[in-house]
Parts: sequence; C-alpha cells; structure tokens
Amino acid sequence: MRKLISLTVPAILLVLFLLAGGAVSVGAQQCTTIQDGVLLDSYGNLLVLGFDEFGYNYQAHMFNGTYDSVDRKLDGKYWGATGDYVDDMLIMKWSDDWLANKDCDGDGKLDRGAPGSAGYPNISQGWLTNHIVGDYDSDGDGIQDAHYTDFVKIVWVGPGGSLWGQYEVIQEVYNDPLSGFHGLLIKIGAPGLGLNDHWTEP
Ligand SMILES: [Ca+2]
Ligand SMILES: [Ca+2]
Repeated sequence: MRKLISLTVPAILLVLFLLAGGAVSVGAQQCTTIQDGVLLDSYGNLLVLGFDEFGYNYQAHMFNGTYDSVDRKLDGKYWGATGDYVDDMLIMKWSDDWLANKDCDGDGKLDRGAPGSAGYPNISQGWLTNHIVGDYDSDGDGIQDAHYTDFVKIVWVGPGGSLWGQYEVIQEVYNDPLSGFHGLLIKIGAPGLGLNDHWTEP
C-alpha cells in the first residue's frame, strides 16, 4: 500500500506535461501528422512513428517503458526524483481526446481535447490508463523481494473533478501479495471509458 498513491498520481501526470514545445506553423484547416516529420517533443526532438527509445508510441496512443523513461530522459530519475520505483515498468494507453496523434490547430503540438470543446487543443479530455508492474524492498535488506501491480483508469470529467480540478480516477486495482493486497478494487465508476455522460459516481 505504501506505493499506491505515490506511484499512481505521478505516473498519470506524464502525458499532461509532455509535448510542451512545438515548432511548425501550418494553416488553420490543415492537420500535421507525425508522418510529416516536423512535430517535436518538449526537448525539441522529432516525434517518430512506432515506439521511440523512451517507450512512447504517440501514433498508437501507447507508452511501454519505465518511470525513468516516461520523462523522456534516461537518467535513472523520474522527473528528477529518485527511488526504487524508478525502474518499475509502466504501460499507458490514452484516447484521442487525451492526446491526439496530430496537430490540427497549427500550434505545432499534438492536440488535446475534443475538437470544438472549450479545452481544445490544450486540455486533455477522454481517458488515460496506467498499468504498473514493479518490485520493492519490503524489509530493508536491499533485496527487491516484493512484487506489485497497479492498474488505474482516469477520465476527464470537467470542472469540479477531484484530480487536478477536472479529472477522476474511476478505477484502481492494486495487487501486492506480500502486503496482503490481492486484486484490491479501490475504486470503480461507470463503464464507458471517458464518456462523461456515463459517469455516475466519483
Ligand atoms: Ca528519467
Ligand atoms: Ca495542436
């Protein structure tokens, strides 16, 4: 349980903070795709098709990497922080409204939010999932003896959401046998990932 909050909340931040930079200017009605070879990440590197060295596949709306690589800097740290979770595996998937694979408003960044909505193109909507597989030292003897998994679903719910002001964790399933958690269902909301109309209970 010790890692439950500290791991999941930072993990889901990542897509929100990526791709802050941009370079290309296109016509208002024209979409720029990753295939065009001009869209950049926040460090000025070209986005590529398929999985990049960090584990991102923006075209497929997927990430398969670690806490270290999720900040797009392989430095043994998670956004500058250290800890034994940094090498834990992280898999994410997201909807097009969370982070699209093209830039249609011409700001040089992958679009966020549903086109036409108030938050478009800068505020992620839709849904994001995190699946974490990791180990930790349960008793301080230096051996990574404890194995855990965590699965989290997050959706945009609009103003008033308890997470970052407009999001909610609608489901979390935590497994950590050594600490006595066997598929602990921490929270579950309505079915229908990211469909705000289907949301019933935070
Ligand atoms: Ca890193
Ligand atoms: Ca854009």
